[in-house]
Amino acid sequence: MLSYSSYMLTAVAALLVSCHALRKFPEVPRLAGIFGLPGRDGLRGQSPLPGLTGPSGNGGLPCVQGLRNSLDTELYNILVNLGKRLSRLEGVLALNGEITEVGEKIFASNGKEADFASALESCEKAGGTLATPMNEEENNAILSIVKQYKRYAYLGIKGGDTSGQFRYIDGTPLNYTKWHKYEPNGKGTEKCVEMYNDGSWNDKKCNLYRLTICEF
Ligand code: MAN
Ligand code: CA
Repeated sequence: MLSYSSYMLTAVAALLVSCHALRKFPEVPRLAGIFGLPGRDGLRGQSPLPGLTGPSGNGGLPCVQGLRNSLDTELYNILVNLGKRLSRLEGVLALNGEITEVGEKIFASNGKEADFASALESCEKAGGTLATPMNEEENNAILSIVKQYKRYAYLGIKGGDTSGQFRYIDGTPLNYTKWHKYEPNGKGTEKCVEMYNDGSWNDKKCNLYRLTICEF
């Protein structure tokens, strides 16, 4: 069993090591480098958080607390800079007509036509899923891509075994629809859904070639 004094020694040593390691913030410049951010040097001169004491080097509690606050400030600044860089990239992609943003969703097409399964696979491989309009605004955003490429597109909606029962790919019921007049009319034989160039929907067979539009 450790004696009281050796326990204290271990605790003080741990604090000293923490302060020493934290003082240099080895991870912050590395992370900053990965994200192409200014890192520590670029953050100099900014006012620290209230209560930030900074490294005292004496291994005491204020040192650990101060360093923790300082690290929080650095990480906060990295996240803010990361957000700014992402938003600039989104600006470039939107300017070039490569993405369409609606709320939290981003819609994009690779310009290729594929059957439903292949289109869905492409979207999932890219980290997204097939474009799935859940309100008029999203439907219009997808429609703008359909018009851009002048091609009908498959949507992220599937018919179940029961005729006329359409659901989102994850199986949840539809909360918004934009069926064309007299659609859906396949009575269970057309299990996929395409968007026409007026934004309305038609139930359709799944093995045709339609524009791939994904959402992220
Ligand atoms: C074709 C298919 C159907 C669609 C009708 C509309 O038969 O595209 O899915 O409902 O046209 O006339
Ligand atoms: Ca139909």
